[in-house]
Amino acid sequence: MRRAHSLKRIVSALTALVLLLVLPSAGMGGSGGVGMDVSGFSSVTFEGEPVDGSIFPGYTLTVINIWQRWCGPCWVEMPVFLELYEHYSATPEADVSLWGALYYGDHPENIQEAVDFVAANGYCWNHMIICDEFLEVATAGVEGGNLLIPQTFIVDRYGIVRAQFYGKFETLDELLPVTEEWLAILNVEYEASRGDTDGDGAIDSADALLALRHAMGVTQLGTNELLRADMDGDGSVSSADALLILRAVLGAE
Ligand SMILES: [Ca+2]
Ligand SMILES: [Ca+2]
Repeated sequence: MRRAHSLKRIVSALTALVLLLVLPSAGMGGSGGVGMDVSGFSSVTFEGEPVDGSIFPGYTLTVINIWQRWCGPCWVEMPVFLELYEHYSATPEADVSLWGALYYGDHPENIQEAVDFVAANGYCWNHMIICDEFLEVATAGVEGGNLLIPQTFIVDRYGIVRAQFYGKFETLDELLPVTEEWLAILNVEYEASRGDTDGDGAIDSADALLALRHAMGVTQLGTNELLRADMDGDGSVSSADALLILRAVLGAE
């Protein structure tokens, strides 16, 4: 019985290796999926809870790591992601979020194996089952449409994939400079976009009016508009934000 179970695991692992192009080398920059919008994704967490694009707006940067249960390079980089998770857990003001996205192909039994694997190893960051949107990003521009695993994306507040890395990260010294560099870029971008409610690249009275109309209940702003209009960063758009935008307009004139 035990032997049959082990054999099943080995067959499962070999099949997965044939199906995937498992990458042994370290974090090569990819570009096929950069710029793609994944804000509309939906999936389920390892706990069976629904998860969707609402995970993005609350963080300057979200790291999505695509992995597979029977993928050696994925196991190698898991401790690196644990270090990354611990680093940003200790600095919550950095606003970095980490998610694992499990690929299981034709092997749904891998899901429970993966749940057990992360629990046994204390890989306690967020985990979800991969969704079509992430698969599209992962295979975009790759010859033959192969899925390269492991793979890591950096996603901004608006749910746009800003960077993509094929292969494993071997150490935190390799991974951390990448997230820190993007954190700096995205923070500058975010600050520059605040007040530009309609996202046309300029902050003017139309932006203040949009925020005011939302505050008055006349119109309903979308997720990205809300992010840009929330000047005081309290998570909602009120007349105080509209006033701050107007002040920015008047100050700039
Ligand atoms: Ca504007
Ligand atoms: Ca506000």
